[in-house]
Amino acid sequence: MDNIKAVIFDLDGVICSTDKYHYLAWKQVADEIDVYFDEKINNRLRGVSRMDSLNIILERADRTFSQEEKNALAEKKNGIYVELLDRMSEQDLSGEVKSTLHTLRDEGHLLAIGSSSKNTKKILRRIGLSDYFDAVSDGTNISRSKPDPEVFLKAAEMLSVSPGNSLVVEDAKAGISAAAAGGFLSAGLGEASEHESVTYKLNSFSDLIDILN
Ligand code: B16
Ligand code: MG
Repeated sequence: MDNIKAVIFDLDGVICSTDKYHYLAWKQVADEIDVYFDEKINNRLRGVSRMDSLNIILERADRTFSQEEKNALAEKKNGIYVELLDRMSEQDLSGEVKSTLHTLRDEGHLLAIGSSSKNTKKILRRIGLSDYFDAVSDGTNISRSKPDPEVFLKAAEMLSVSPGNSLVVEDAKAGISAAAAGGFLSAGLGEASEHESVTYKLNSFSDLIDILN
């Protein structure tokens, strides 16, 4: 598509599989407080901020938790999660993602990250993509997480490209809602490909090459 100048990638579940680490860390916390949690509920946490994720998990709790308790649980989850991130290396960037990014870049597209995560820069460092993207918009520069479009609007602003000329790539339904709300084109992987507002359904990350040609 000629009019797509920039591609804004979600991080967890798109560029790398850190979504599985989010799940493992939340599962450990949920088990400790005896709250039922499974992969289906986990899908609702994709793209959603840390505290909003905890609030979704606590929907199943049989008592209420004070803000102080919630802060402690969120911090605990992040501690477990960060330990898992510290084991990551460049091996955790798949060959398919790496070569697709290089192809898109060679074809002249601007490439950015649009992630709700406050751990984005750490993850990019671990997988060897620290200085790769033209812009990084993440959980540290937004006040509202997906499905609000703020994180993508900030990325587009950093790139000086309008939303209508940008493609958002997402694994989260909340991310596709955010893209649609901001006036972006979108490409969905997994559950996100079933969203009613998604522009392109991806079977695989490298399908982006055909879409952008
Ligand atoms: P953190 P994405 C999102 O990242 C995750 O999908 C979501 O599960 C997580 O709660 C959120 O980041 C916040 O992450 O706790 O590391 O700040 O998918 O938007 O890249
Ligand atoms: Mg994601």
